[in-house]
Amino acid sequence: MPLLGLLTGCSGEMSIMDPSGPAARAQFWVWWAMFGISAVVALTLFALWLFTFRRREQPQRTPREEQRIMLRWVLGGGVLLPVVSIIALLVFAAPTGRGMLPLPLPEGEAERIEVVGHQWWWEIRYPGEEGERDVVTANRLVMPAGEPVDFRLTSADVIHAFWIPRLGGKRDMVPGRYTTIRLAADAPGVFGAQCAEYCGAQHTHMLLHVEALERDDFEAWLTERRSPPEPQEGFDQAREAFGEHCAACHTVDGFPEELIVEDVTHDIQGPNLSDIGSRPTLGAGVLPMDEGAIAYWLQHHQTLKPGNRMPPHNHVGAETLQDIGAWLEALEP
Ligand code: HEC
Ligand SMILES: [Cu+2]
Repeated sequence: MPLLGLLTGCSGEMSIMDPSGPAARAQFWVWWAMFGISAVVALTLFALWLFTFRRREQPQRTPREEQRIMLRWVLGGGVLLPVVSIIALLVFAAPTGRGMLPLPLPEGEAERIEVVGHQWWWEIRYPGEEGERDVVTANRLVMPAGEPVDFRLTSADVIHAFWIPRLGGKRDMVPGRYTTIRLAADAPGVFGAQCAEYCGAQHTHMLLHVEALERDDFEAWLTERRSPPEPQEGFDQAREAFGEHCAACHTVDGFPEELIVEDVTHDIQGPNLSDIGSRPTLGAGVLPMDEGAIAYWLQHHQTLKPGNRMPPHNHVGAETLQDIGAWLEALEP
């Protein structure tokens, strides 16, 4: 029964046993090759071990012969077997690694998306061509399906790792350094992703929601966010409070600059909130984005995600936080 329980871990949005892209599929076969080869080696050793229990006449051997036999075992089992198994695995694994490199494509260029790891959330950037704005969002990665995408990775603080189990990976995200990994999704779908390098207390609460869309839907999603923000109306009090308490860490595109009260006592960056109302979760997967969820998050985030880098807002007042929450929920492109 406990084994059956473990098996349920083999399906679902984060399963490497259910690959949905070329890189993950290649890794899936490397996994089976490793499993197969280690099973063969283990079974062979087990058989040999059983063999030693066999009762039989011990032939008379000279010490020299004994030594020669022993040497044969050491060379065969200790050197030859590992070398052959490791080379076999290398032959399997090398093309898999190569498939995730951003090599030139026969035609066109791969879509490029930048991902920055933060304690404990994901910043996602879609660089604009000349003159265009960058589109910046958080904790939700939207990508085109059916084509290679180059993810350019880095970190703002400590080492994180980018891993979308059903598409492939993983790759470290190192502060001050850029690495690129190429992944593709076979078809539109939703995939789970998770930071794969321990990065502090809330490492487990660093989930990323990945959506692969048809090319046209992806373009539409991006264009909506790329166009200049419309002037905001209403929610005057909420926006004023946001300028005072929140805008030093959080960006909202089109937010009037005169409302921003700069607070220079910290260097923490928070997620860009420009399209927060359209995102599926809050706090990197801690809460689903239901009605009222933002206000709830603002009041309880240090209980929901203890130690996260956003200070508590006790001094702001529940009513104001509710106002801000309602305004943020309306922020959709
Ligand atoms: C000192 C910087 C800082 C201040 C000030 C701050 N935040 Fe944050 N905020 C953060 C950080 C860091 C996170 C990410 C927490 C996490 O998920 O680990 C965050 C997360 C959030 C999220 C969730 C975003 C998401 O994508 O899930 C919302 C919404 C939010 N803040 C709103 C606010 C509001 C409203 C205020 C003002 C009342 C505020 N923040 C003040 C740093 C700050
Ligand atoms: Cu981590």
